[in-house]
Amino acid sequence: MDPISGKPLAKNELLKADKPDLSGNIRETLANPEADRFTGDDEQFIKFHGIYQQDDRDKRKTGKEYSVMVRTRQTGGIVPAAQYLVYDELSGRFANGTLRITSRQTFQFHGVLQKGIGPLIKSINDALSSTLATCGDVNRNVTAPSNPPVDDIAVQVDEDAFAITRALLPRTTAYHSIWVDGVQVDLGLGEKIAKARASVDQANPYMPPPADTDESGAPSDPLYGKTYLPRKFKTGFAIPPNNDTDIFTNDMGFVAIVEHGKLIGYNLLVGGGLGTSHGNKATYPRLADVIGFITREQVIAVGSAVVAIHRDWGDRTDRKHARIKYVLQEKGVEWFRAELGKRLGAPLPAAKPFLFRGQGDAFGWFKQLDGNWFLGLFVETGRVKDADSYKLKTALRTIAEKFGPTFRLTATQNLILSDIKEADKAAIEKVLHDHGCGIVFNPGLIKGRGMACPALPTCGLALAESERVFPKFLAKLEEGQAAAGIANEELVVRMTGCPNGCARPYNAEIGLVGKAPGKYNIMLGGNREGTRLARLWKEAALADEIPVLIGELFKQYAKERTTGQAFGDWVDQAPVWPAAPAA
Ligand code: SRM
Ligand code: SF4
Repeated sequence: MDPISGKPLAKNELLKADKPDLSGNIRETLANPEADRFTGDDEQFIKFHGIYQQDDRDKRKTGKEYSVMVRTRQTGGIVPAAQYLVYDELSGRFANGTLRITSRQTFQFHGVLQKGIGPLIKSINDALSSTLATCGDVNRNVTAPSNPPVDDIAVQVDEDAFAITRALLPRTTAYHSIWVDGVQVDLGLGEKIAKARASVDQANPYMPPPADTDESGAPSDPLYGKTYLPRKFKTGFAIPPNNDTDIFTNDMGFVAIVEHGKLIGYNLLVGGGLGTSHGNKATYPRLADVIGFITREQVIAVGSAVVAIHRDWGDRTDRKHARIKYVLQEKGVEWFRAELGKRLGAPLPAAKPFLFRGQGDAFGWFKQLDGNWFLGLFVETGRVKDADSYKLKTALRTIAEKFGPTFRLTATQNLILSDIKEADKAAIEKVLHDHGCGIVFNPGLIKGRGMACPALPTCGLALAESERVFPKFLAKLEEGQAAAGIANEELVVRMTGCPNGCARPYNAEIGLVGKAPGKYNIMLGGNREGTRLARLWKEAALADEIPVLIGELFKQYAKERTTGQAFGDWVDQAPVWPAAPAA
């Protein structure tokens, strides 16, 4: 029973309590040559190890073809070139040949067959990254600005992002004993792995601090205890004026406060989250509240205290109602401030003023402070692949091998190559052009700001297509913009295959949320700064009619907007909303 509500605990709570090291029967399944998938409770345990059981939904008519998705951890989306080359190799050997940049700056490997999971995860760890806790009821990948990648402030924010990453890693010993010590395999990747290890200037930054021991001598986790958090937890950093990490959608956000050119600390944000369920009014998207100001030195103590509040007050009886956003909404921000103050020994001082002016990535060449250059590249729906004459994967491999830039995955599923010498710029551009990737420099501000989640065929929760239909859908919206005389205007459009909100449609200017095959809820009125939620404008619209409906809105917008007014700001106020039903 849950001590707070007296209601029965959710099933996952019992699983965690039963196996706090999160090992389940994973070892046994890996050792069984007949097993083609994880089953039963292990489908939950593997998430804490960064693995999701999936099957190819295009093939379900002829029976289920099982595979898994594996998600890496990359704080701030940072991937040294040598580590990228290991991933590139692994994606060809063990996954479907692609690498998917996610909306939280990580890589996902899709289509990994049972036999490949061990070697894949072992090699990721050998290359000094990890998949530990990239899923599950724990703190996920920590996002941080990738754009621009190098100035003093950004470097310090990265340091703090790595510090909180490590502090919030679960200390289970099962992960390393299963995937690192437990997998013995020689893939002949010695040289590549050695280079990747040399490129990370410290021991694995994703290695958790050692576990404590309890009275019986068993390993114990001082923050997560035996049952971890009631639900997932997401942390991000942002540096105003660019809200490129969509900071208000995180469970916990740190907004950099810079005074006289120095990073003096952060405003703490708590209680963002987007996941909802169709027809369940108890679930809703929510933007985070601004709680107060903290210094850099307080990041770990305050971050851990916020996580502990979720641990202690989150709803462990209903997983759909278990995120910290519901604690904030139901108990109120003043309650939260007081609870945090109690745990820290003093209330936080008031937040400092800050302002976001926009979001998203810069495309093309930009000079870094140290005189080197970075290149912002558009990656359609985050999918790094070779397809027909568009050979982005080969191009990136070639660039990584020859020029060794640092890769930075962005929270809009794009890519920044940084630390490039002036003398290498032309050759890098040539590699991209020779591989049919001209578009990556200048996608325009509708494609470049757009995001779609993977949905079909890999995601088990998808109700409608997303990644596979998004490029064509955006092309139609671009036609609509041109017809309305507003071609090339910036617009934040995001699509998901279900209401979970993985591509963050709920604070986009136009968000499309899959309701059923070929049908989407149209959400309108979020803003370019990512600080306002969109509202439901039309339910279950047919995919084909959506560009027509929005095309009409574009025409009205072109006539009625005030100077410089963005589409999202106009539509939020325009007389285009269905009348509210009479009370
Ligand atoms: Fe997500 C579940 C993909 C960011 C909210 N998400 C899933 C799963 C794992 C489906 C599943 O549970 O079986 C999807 C795997 C699809 C596939 O085939 O790869 C999936 N989520 C993604 C990614 C890859 C989307 C993308 O287009 O990049 C993102 C991976 C992030 C990462 O690297 O860690 C991803 N997911 C998000 C975000 C956006 C964000 O965090 O900035 C959200 C909304 C914010 C939030 O968390 O509230 C999000 N994903 C969800 C939810 C709803 C959670 C909720 O509170 O209700 C689920 C379902 C669940 O957890 O039960 C989910
Ligand atoms: Fe899957 Fe839904 Fe997330 Fe899309 S939004 S990846 S369909 S869970």
